[in-house]
Amino acid sequence: MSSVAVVTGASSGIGAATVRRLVKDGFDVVGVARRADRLAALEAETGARVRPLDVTDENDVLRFAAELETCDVLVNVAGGALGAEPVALARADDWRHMYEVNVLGTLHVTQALLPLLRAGAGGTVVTVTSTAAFVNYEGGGGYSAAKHAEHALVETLRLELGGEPVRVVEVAPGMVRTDEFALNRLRGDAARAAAVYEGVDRPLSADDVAECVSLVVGLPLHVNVDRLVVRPLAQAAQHKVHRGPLFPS
Ligand code: 8X3
Repeated sequence: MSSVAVVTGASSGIGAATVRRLVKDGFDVVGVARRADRLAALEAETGARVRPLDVTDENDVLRFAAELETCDVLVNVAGGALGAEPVALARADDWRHMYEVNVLGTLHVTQALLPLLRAGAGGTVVTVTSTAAFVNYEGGGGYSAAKHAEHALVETLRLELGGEPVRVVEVAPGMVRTDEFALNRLRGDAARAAAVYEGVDRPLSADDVAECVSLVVGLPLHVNVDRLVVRPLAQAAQHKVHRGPLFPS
């Protein structure tokens, strides 16, 4: 019987790429996200099981967990950024939303699935945070605050599960170009979203991050990658982004 992997945020970007990747790796994947139409397309494409779910709805998360018989791997991807205003002008509702999805969503799903992750031969919780979990930048206050908090959740959980056969892994990507991340953050301003990646020779793709998730999950069960920070080669540090050709053509 295949190992079961639950992936949140499965309707697009890193979540959808992770579903595709873990299906290829032989997992029985359950992809969850809010948008049922996108999930149905992913189900038809990959053969993964899907289940519409808003990770901020604790009761529905509990109902979802009760529907599962086993779970070996949980990949927390649901999250995102909303707003890029400086602190002086930031909207509290955006910050609240980012905390709800990135932090409490991860909390709800992790809490609900922990009994199953603990019950099997060895469980793995991978949480996809961000380099914004460790550094700050102008206009990123609310997102960075949420990602710092999500990182704190991961670090605390690893300590609390010490002595149990459950790995707790953080994958922290830097600049990833997806269809929605920058667009959502910039409230649909496509020109500003495109400018984020302008001139960058190969930002990370969702598939690149999914590859990292596959890597850490596929290691032997006694090998715990605490934190995998992954950036495109063009981004030596958060503020040091090379814009221009990087590789010989
Ligand atoms: C995305 C990376 O640099 O936009 O999580 O914060 S960044």
